[in-house]
Amino acid sequence: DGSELTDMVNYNQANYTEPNKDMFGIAKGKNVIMVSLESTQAFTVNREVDGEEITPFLNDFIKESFYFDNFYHQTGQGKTSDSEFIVENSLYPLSRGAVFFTHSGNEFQASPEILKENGYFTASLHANNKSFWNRDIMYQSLGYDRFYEINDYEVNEDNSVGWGLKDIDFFEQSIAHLKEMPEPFYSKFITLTNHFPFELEEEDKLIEPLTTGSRTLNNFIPTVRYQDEALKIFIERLKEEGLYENSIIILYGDHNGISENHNKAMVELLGEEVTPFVSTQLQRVPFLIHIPGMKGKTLSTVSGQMDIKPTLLHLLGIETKNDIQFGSDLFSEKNNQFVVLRDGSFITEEYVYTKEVCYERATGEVADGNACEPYIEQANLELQYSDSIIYGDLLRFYDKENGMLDVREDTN
Ligand code: GP9
Ligand code: MN
Repeated sequence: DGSELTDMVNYNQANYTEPNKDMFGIAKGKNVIMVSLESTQAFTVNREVDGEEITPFLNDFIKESFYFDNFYHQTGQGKTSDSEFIVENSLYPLSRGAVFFTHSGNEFQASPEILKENGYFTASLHANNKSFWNRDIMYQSLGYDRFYEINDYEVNEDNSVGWGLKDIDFFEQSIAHLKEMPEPFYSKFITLTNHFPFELEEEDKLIEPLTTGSRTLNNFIPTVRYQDEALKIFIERLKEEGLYENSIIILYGDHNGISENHNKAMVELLGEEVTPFVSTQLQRVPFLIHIPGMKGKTLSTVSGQMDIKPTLLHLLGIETKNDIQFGSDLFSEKNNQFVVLRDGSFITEEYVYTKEVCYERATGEVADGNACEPYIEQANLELQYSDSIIYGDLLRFYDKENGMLDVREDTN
């Protein structure tokens, strides 16, 4: 009802973090190139297997980018679609099902829509059937001008593996689409090759599969390596086309690729026991922002997919003070470093809480007494607020211009 919405708006305003003055608007008017990395977990970054890097390109690219090494995915059953939802709305996904299917008709104030209002052309590119995850419908609610889907690509037996068009071919063919977009554009690329069951042809295996007891984990390593190669080629092509220097590039992992069913094999790879604490830490995914002309830096801020929307909008010089959002600007000096996962686990600067146990983040040791207690309530509150926005389609009643309830509609 109305009072719940008032509480929520108040909570939202209390949690707002002022943008960093040095960073606000630093990429104003630049194109945005965002890449969703299928099933890519952060443990693959800067890791070698038998002396070979799994992600040699990324390992270099992060040196010239802002790389966040404590960045968590926050998805639920909606997998890739949940990650898209979180990243563009700064809201939580649902505990069951996928928002993309269940609430595609809702009112949202998503980043593509906001960017459109700010003169951007907005497009998503993904070589799969347009109705997969109900994207064709949901994208209208998120504010996309154009969805380049399977019919916009030449897909055949030779250039496909597993779920479809191979990433290298996907990026190469996407360049033509990018070139026809009016600038500035906001473009989102969704990769596919590194998808379970991680199939790859011999010629594309640039690193040997592992030899653990899990075929899934074994094959995951070469597909991550292949995706890394595809990224390298994509960036080279952007440079050739003159699109690199006037674009900011954002890469993020959509969700985990290796589930807890493979813990035994993970122990073989990591060389440490996979406790619930470690399992939670394995939910970290790569996240970087490349801004042309800026030096790279690795930041260890506790962060999550929900933080991308305010961070990106602030870099582009767009205020988010009145946005209903649960993330916060990662460049803000007052960033709250509080990340809640959909299952109720959460991470703070000091603690990792999961499966009802509170751990010291620095050591993984079980923490004393009720250390996590105050955050448990806040985590539940956020999930509850976010759920009620989605279930009640409450953004219909929110007047963003003025940062308050739209009473005219609320009385209906
Ligand atoms: C399918 C792709 C993969 O279009 O987004 O989906 P996932 O199974 O990872 O949600
Ligand atoms: Mn996915």
